[in-house]
Amino acid sequence: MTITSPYPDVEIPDLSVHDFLFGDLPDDAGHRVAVIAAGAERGTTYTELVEQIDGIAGALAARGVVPGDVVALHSPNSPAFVALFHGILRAGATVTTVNSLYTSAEIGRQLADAGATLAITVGALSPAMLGHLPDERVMVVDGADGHESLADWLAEGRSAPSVTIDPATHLAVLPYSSGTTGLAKGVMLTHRNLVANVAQTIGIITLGPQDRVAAVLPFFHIYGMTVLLNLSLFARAQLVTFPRFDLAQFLGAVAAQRCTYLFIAPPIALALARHPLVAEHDLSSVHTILSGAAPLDGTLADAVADRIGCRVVQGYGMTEMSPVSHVVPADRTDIPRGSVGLLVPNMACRLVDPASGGDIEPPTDGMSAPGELWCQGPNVMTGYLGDDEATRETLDADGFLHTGDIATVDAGGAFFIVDRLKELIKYHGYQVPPAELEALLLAHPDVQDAAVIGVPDDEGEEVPKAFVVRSSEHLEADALMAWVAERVAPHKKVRRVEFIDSVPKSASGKILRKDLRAR
Ligand code: 4UW
Repeated sequence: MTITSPYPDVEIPDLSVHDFLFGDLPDDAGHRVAVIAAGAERGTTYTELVEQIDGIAGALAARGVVPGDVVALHSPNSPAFVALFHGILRAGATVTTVNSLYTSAEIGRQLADAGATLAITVGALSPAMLGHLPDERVMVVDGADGHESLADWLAEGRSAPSVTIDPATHLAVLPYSSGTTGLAKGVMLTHRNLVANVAQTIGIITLGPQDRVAAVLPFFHIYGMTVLLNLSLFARAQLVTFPRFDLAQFLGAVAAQRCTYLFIAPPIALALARHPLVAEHDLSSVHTILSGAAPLDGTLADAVADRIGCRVVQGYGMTEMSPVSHVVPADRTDIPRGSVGLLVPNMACRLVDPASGGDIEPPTDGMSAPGELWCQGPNVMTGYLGDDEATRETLDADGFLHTGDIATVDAGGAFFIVDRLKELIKYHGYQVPPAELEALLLAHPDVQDAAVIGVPDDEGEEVPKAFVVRSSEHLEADALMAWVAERVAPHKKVRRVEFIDSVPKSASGKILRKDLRAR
């Protein structure tokens, strides 16, 4: 049976992301600060932000960027990121956001796959970006090494080009996700997908102009992109940007800038619950903490709530759903601890028994049996770029996205993520596709075969572990981990190695990850 959202449908305006977020500016909010860097004296107002967005869109058009082109954005969170992201959309182009910690090889793969024709980076990260595109197609925000800078672009004083965007089909963003299997793929999200997810969640993740939002989760990841970058701007809240998570800087700025709303992933919850520094800061301005991207332990959530004196709730989502499908509503205190919340408006879902393929019925009392969560709605991607097979495997003919997560639902419609069917590993909330690490390990001269799974560390956090069949007795675990670490972004490092005689595989050659987990 299909489970529908407990909320009435909301209207999804037929607008581009830009018109949806900024169409009614200048209004009363124009003079308000839209975004300020942590620790900065002065921020960018909504009026200034829209001026910058127009100038950036005009500069892109002057460099030959036309609707449908793909522009890569490679930058830590900053006020400039906000203007650049929306400037690219305003020009009718598609943004592919690049993880700021990616190595040159990882970036090269994404740019080539996405077909990016222009890239924007920052001086500190530019060595990994340069060399993939002609130099004149790389803008460096702070103008390092004689490249064009953001100031150069804005000094041209251009206006936005006039472009036609059909929200239902025009690709807004191409974030990368491995989905349920294989390598990272470009997730095709339209303007309508992004507009829908803000419209679906604004009544549940209640943000308003009085809120100051700590934007420490990266804007390049879908959680930061929709919930921080778009939802906060739609609400006319103020974003306080952090280039990275540094606990002392984070606590200092949250206290000094009186942040009200923290969006976090579970490792930050751990720091908030345990670290002695927390007691040295006045965090009384914080009324809500929302965690997502990986499971948040209920006891840990309670510890954070007690220590900070605020609500701690969870949301669940996936890049392929723009991303939010479930979230605990701000005004409901009866949702059980550990739940990822209720299905958001305009969505339907199913829980499907992976063994029988049959639907699991929602209970009239107590908790349902576990099943794979399938979701349908206006926020679900149109598919993976250039990979029809992966699209067909993930998105069925009825428009249900097969999440690869195992969930249960209680009689009140609260969902719980209880297991993961897919091979994806999450390290600190970031995706680690095992297939990518397995391919890399196989490129090592002393590795004959390899399989990678997620295992819990001492803190219960998931870490990537490689099972390796070595062809030389001289290969040691530490050396192999160091070899991998040189070639991947830090979150993808292999953190455990076990040498084995053979990798368990099915008759068709598929790695039997369950058998490895059982060891
Ligand atoms: N509990 C258990 C969770 C949870 C979870 C995600 O990198 P992606 O594709 O996307 C994300 C999106 C996270 C997110 C979006 C919106 C939101 O409100 C929120 O909470 C505030 C979080 O991480 O990874 C998707 C996969 O990450 C796991 C799950 O396996 C999912 O398929 N995941 N959230 N609360 N697991």
